[in-house]
Amino acid sequence: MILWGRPSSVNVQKVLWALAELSRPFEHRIVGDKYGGTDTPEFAALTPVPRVPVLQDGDLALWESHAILRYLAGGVPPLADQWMEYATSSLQPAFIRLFYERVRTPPAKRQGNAAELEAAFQAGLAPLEWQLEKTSWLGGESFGMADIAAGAMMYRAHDMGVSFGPEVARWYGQLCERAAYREIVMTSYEELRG
Ligand SMILES: N[C@@H](CCC(=O)N[C@@H](CS)C(=O)NCC(=O)O)C(=O)O
Repeated sequence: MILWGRPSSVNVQKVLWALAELSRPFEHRIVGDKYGGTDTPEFAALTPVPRVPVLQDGDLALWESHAILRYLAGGVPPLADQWMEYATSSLQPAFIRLFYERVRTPPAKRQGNAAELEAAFQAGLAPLEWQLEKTSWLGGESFGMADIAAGAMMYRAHDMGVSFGPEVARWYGQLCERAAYREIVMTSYEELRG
């Protein structure tokens, strides 16, 4: 398998993390953003969207990080799938808006609405709090792809000073106990600072 994508991308981190948890060997090609390589004919043959990650497995080229997670897991149970969809449709967009305002955008160009964006992201965490009051992990009693899909953004959220409710804080603590999370996700994102 070949994974295309820079390790500073939260979406690439999900796949790197999943590959590590599954102990799957792969070749890593670092492309995207300042590393370039997503505007080549070779990359365009893999995906119509010049974005990372892309996972190549033989003749298969898969993009969309959560589709890749499902593929690597050989499918996911419905509860995990639901939380992966929630991460895609609601939680990550709110996180990205906050991350762009706080980190990606140069100070002179910021909108000045970080507090509002942080409140919106925190509102997005409320459903996770509800689930985590019932189960140890997002998808149930064992760690799985939903935790990777939603958990990958939590280090940067925590690092930006977002406060978590008690169950989300417990879950985040569990993520931080995982070696792959510490090695892949809890890493510097300084290269992304605007
Ligand atoms: N929905 C896609 C989003 C992919 C995406 O937006 N990737 C970003 C990095 S997080 C990207 O490729 N940005 C441009 C680049 O790095 O060149 C997924 O989950 O894989």
